[in-house]
Amino acid sequence: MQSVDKAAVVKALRELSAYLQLSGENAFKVRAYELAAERIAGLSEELGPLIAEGRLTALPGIGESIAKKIEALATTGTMEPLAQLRDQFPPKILELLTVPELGPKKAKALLDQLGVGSLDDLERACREQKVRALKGFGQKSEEKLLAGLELARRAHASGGRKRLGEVQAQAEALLEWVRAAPGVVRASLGGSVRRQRETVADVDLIASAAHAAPVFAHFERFPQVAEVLGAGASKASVRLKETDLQVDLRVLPDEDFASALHHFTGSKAHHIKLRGLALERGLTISEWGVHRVKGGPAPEPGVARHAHAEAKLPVPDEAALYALLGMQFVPPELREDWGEVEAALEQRLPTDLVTRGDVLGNVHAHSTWSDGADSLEAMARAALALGYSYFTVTEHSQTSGYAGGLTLDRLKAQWDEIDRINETVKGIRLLKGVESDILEDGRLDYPDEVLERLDVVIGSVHQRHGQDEAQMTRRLLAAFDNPFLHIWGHPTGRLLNKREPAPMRLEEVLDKAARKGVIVEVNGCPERMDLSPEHVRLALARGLKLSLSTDAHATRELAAHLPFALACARKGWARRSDVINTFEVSGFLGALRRN
Ligand code: DGT
Ligand code: CA
Ligand code: ZN
Repeated sequence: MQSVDKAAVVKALRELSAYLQLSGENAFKVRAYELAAERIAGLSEELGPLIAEGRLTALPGIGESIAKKIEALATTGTMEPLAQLRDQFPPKILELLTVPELGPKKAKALLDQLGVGSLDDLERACREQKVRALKGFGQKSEEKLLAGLELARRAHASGGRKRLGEVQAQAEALLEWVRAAPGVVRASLGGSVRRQRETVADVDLIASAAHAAPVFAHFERFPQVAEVLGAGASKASVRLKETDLQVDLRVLPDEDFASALHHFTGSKAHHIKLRGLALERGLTISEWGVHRVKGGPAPEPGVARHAHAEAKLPVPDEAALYALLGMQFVPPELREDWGEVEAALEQRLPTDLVTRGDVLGNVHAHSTWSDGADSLEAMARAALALGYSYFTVTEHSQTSGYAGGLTLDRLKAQWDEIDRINETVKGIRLLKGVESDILEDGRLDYPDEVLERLDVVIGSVHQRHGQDEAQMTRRLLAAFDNPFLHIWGHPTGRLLNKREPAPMRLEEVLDKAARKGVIVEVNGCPERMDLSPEHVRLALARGLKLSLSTDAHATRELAAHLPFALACARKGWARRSDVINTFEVSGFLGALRRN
């Protein structure tokens, strides 16, 4: 038998189980298929030989009948009842089961009574308020379904990955909760959240305690837990409300904490590199710690082998682990195998990656003058309270009428208000700015004699994202010829899980920005995170300077958005001196000046 695609088998079994649910089949049978799917998914050996040698039924949870179905799928490509079941139902019916709060019974009721066979059907039925009339539903459940529908759509569009911004706050709250569990010594986020990836599949938490059970019991009582997915000796998993996020918590003795944290922080690619290095030094690294390989070379040249027991080496923290490998400590954001291992071996990783405390001024903000939620004075006072010493006001420009863009008169009127606030609110300096549209042909939205009088001109693309690569490239290159443009705002225009970066010859555009002395924005809007970390590296390689912008449209967003700009900058290896709003106001204004 040829190699058999495990994923296809798992998918078919899950699908079968879902259809059986919709058919009202008994719960026991439904669950049997789900368990079989999980069993196959977790299988460490190849499926082909298992089938060929008739050993499937030796697996716990897989009986004669399920084994036959798997065999059929592997040999014929189909599985008997599945094809018929697919024909019995509308083609998109299984989408419905991805909506939180919508179980198979309710889905069946919606199908039978309202003909709802897809997410689109469901949305229509809810909006037309037909769902609330059904027995067992009500206005409340109609509203819940609409909210759940949104989540399901987003999950669908993104392969289940969520934006970091949807996850970060809840993950941190849960971390604090776990830290308060009985007996917890240390706890940390791990995985892609700790590495600050722009999207994440789930949340990984690692904690140390002498006894895991009481920690798990506390973990499962987190108020936002929707469902406990399972708990073993060292790992428990839950699904959270609202975000529908899965969280895995691992609890280990404190002596294993650092190596486990390191392991579950990843990334896999970073670890693969490290493992190779470790072997060269006669070491192995895993979630269980760093061990000497029997008969291997000493961990450090010049250190006698007998000085090290043939056993686990102490790893009190992650820095110790990297030290054992003869490397610099690698900050979690950098662990992607983007060259950080090589750099750390040569001690040339940046040690002054930009941090939150380095940022002295807020760049890019909107108030009620355009489409912001709070008054300019409220924004200024909030920025002051956060410890900023300057604040750039950058409303939308006239072409963005839909976003309250300022006409020339309104722009000038705002200058009077800025002057007034600068007189009355001490301790922070408001800078006059604008976020000007970069028009289709690359022109900015105000005449030069007006732009010239502004402290900070951000130029952003807001319309006609659909231009092709040549047009968009030309548009941006032309914009950079305008000597009054200081900062290129949300450069690629991407919206995470929603809109791809605009097509453009990015390297050519960055080359010109570098030549012309244009600053590149790293926009911290959680939907944007634009530039991406990879693009930040491209920019820094050209000597470009960055502005870490909040694009705040409300006082709350001044603090809330900065972490996402920092994430992109740090993952892109930006140091403090690469970022112009780490300078005092005079240095910041000086950096904006075009060459
Ligand atoms: P995600 O969840 O897709 O957003 O990304 P990660 O990096 O959080 O991936 P996840 O949750 O599957 O695993 C967390 C970390 O655990 C991962 O970064 C490295 C470690 N890990 C998990 N599975 C493996 C594996 O099969 N091999 C190795 N070397 N490491 C693994
Ligand atoms: Ca993860
Ligand atoms: Zn904008």
